[in-house]
Amino acid sequence: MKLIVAIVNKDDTAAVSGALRKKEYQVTKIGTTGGFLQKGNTTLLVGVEDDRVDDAVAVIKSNGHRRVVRTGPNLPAELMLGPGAVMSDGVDVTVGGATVFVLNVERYEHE
Ligand code: 2BA
Repeated sequence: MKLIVAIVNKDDTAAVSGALRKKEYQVTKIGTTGGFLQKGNTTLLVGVEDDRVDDAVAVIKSNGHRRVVRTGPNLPAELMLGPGAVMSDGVDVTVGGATVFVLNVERYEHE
């Protein structure tokens, strides 16, 4: 068994989790915040049998879309250029589709 941890744009959460549920995957949604943009995204936990991992990842990827997001002015400058750095305007950053991790599950209990 594997645990898929997928970080998706919060605007794609309903589409991704709906498509997973339609194919009878069990999904847990956690509201999370990206460390770089400091904006809300969603982390999905999906426990799946090994032979369904590729299908589940394909469902996630086909329902998560890339977007260009304009950052706020100061925080990303500090993260990219170092403390005290300031940009007068934000910068455009391409976010997602989906960031997907697939982890081995040692033990699963569910009653
Ligand atoms: P954020 O950390 O808010 O990052 C949003 C987007 O900003 C990223 O999109 C990437 O395009 C850009 N970005 C991140 N760090 C950067 C940096 N140091 N310099 C320039 N640009 C940077 P994605 O790569 O699609 O990531 C979307 C969200 O997925 C991230 O939101 C974060 O919450 C999560 N994520 C991505 N990779 C991760 C990883 N290796 N570990 C944990 N979470 C990750």
